[in-house]
Amino acid sequence: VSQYTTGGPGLAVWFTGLSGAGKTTLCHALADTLQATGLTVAILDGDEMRRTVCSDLGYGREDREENIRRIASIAQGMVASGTVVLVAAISPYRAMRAEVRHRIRNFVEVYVNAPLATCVARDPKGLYRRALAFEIDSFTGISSPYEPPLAPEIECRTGEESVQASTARLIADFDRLWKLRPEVSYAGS
Ligand code: ADX
Repeated sequence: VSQYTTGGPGLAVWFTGLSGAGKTTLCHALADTLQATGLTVAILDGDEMRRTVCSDLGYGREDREENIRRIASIAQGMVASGTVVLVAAISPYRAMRAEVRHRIRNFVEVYVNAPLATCVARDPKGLYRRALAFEIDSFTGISSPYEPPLAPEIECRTGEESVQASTARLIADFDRLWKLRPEVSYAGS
């Protein structure tokens, strides 16, 4: 990876996809590489946000929208001050992601695309098993919708490619997109 000059706005790299698709894993892999180039990198993870600033929210549409809005608002401030913010959140609603894109402007959408059957088989947190046993309501992909991106800047097919392969492409794509980002930051609301 090339060295990046700092100064100017950062970039939000927004990972969307089903639970268990690999958003957190890829975020951390990209963060490790980018940190080594001198960029200031931060990760905002849905699970972590829901333990802290979003702990009052549930999984109905309105609460998920509020969750994404709060994450976006934190991300926006950090991007304006030059940080590369990697967000890992299911963010299942297309309209909401469009709103975030419009608001943050320096925004790249990464679709972490693994088939539902693969996520159910992996079930890293045991949540699909519980959702399929009706022990959890409104579970994304089971009893709550996931609207896949129609034109993401980057797509990682994590059902078929390795973490290493996805990460390598993410880094190459980041390099290209970083050079294309607007020079002027946008801190408005
Ligand atoms: S989002 O839909 O609002 O973007 P977010 O990424 O913050 O979701 O949180 C999803 C995480 O919450 C999942 O990875 C999982 O660990 C947990 N979770 C608990 N209940 C649900 C549910 N009903 N649907 C989806 N995720 C859930």
